[in-house]
Amino acid sequence: MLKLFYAPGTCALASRIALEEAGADYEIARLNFAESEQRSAEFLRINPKGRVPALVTDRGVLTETPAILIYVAQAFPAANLAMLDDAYEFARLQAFNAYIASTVHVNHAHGRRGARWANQQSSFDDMKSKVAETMAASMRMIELDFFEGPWVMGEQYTVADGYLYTMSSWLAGDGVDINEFPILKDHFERMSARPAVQRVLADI
Ligand SMILES: N[C@@H](CCC(=O)N[C@@H](CS)C(=O)NCC(=O)O)C(=O)O
Repeated sequence: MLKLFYAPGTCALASRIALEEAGADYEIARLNFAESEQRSAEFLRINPKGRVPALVTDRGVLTETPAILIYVAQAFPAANLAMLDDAYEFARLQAFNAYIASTVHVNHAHGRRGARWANQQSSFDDMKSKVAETMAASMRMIELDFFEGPWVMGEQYTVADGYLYTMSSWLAGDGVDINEFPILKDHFERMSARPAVQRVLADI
C-alpha cells in the first residue's frame, strides 16, 4: 500500500488530494513539524531532504510534489487526472506544476524558512516583507495568463487543481486577500466542495 508522509498546512496537501481523487489505497504518516519530526533520523532515512511530501511505493520513495502528482496520475489512469496521451498538453500541465514548485512555493517559503537562504534576522525580515507582493504577483499571473477554466488546464480536472488549491489555501497567511482574484477564489470554493477535498479536510 502507498504511504504518504504528510504534515498539515504544507504542500503535501496537493499529493493527498491527488491520491484521494485517484481512489488510491494509501495510508497517511503525519509528521509533527512543531517537534521537528521532519529532521528525525527515522524520517531522514525515508527522505534525506527532510521535507514532505514523501510517498513510499512498493518500488521506493518518491519526493517532489510535481513528480508525485504525475506518478499518481499515471499510476491511476482511470481517474483521468492528466492528459497522458497528448504530449503537448501533458507538457503544459508539467509546466504549470513546475511553476508552482519553483516559484509560487518558493515565494511562500521566504516568509517562514528564510534560514534556507540567509543567516541574519534582518535578512529573514526583509524576505518576509516581500511575500505578500510576490505571492500576489504569481497568483495574478496564474489568474490572467495560465488558468484556462473551469479547471486549471481547461475542461479536464487534473492534479494541477489540487496544487493550485494548496497555494490558494496559503494566501491569507501570506497577507494576500483571495478576493483580489475572483477566478482563483471561485476555483478555491469549487475545490473545497469536491468530495475528495472534503474527505481530506475532515481528516487534516
Ligand atoms: N520541492 C519540494 C518542497 C517540499 C517542501 O519544502 N516541503 C515543506 C512543507 S511545504 C517542508 O517539508 N518543510 C520542512 C522544513 O523545511 O523543515 C516539493 O515540491 O515537494
